[in-house]
Amino acid sequence: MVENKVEISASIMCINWLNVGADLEVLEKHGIDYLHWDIIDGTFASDFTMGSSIINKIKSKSKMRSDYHLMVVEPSRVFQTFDISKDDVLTIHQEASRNLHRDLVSIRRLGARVGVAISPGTPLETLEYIIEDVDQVLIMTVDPGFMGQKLIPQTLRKIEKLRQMISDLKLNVKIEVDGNVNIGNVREMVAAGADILVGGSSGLFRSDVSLESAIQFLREDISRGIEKRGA
Ligand code: S6P
Ligand code: MG
Repeated sequence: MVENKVEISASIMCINWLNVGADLEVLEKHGIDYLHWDIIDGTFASDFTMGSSIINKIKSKSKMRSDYHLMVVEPSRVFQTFDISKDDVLTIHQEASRNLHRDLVSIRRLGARVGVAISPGTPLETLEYIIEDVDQVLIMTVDPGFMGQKLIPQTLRKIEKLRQMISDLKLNVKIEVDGNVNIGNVREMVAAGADILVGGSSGLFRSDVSLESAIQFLREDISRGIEKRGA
């Protein structure tokens, strides 16, 4: 069943790094649900972002849950480096793991919620035999690697199809959507069945409005998207 609640996960790679302490306080004060950590290894995707020494330090100063998005080849190499808490979610890419099921079981053993991500070109069918073992699926609506990219439109169909697949299998799996999430497309994403939206440079850490206003605009559009569900 689709819950009528949609959470926001703040993509920390898009934060204003010169103002990180104050921005984290705003996120917490306004009830943002997760800190989204994009970990990129320069191999799976062609950029480098943050490692555990930065992430663990910032995480220790915040009460928000962590949402780790590992864009890393053979991600199990780095699982142990993060200070994971019980309600955190750790997501790995279907395309980056040599033994996906084994890695998902290892995440569960670490005590985290389990996530699997798929890039825009990866079909949903690749999840057929592991979907029972995850708590959430992250649909990438841009290719992994960089902020500021344009949404790949056919990924919206993928959200809808995944929602149907979850409902047919009677599972309780959340759908997270990541990439170019902004007020031009939030309604459609939510109506299609998104449970968690990653707010990055185009939706949350915007250059044209304050962080407080961006949160408010996202929430208004989430409500409109919920109204559109099943309409
Ligand atoms: C991309 C990464 C994302 C981005 C975020 C950027 O590799 O997984 O989490 O940081 O989506 O947001 P925007 O609005 O700049 O596309
Ligand atoms: Mg991400």
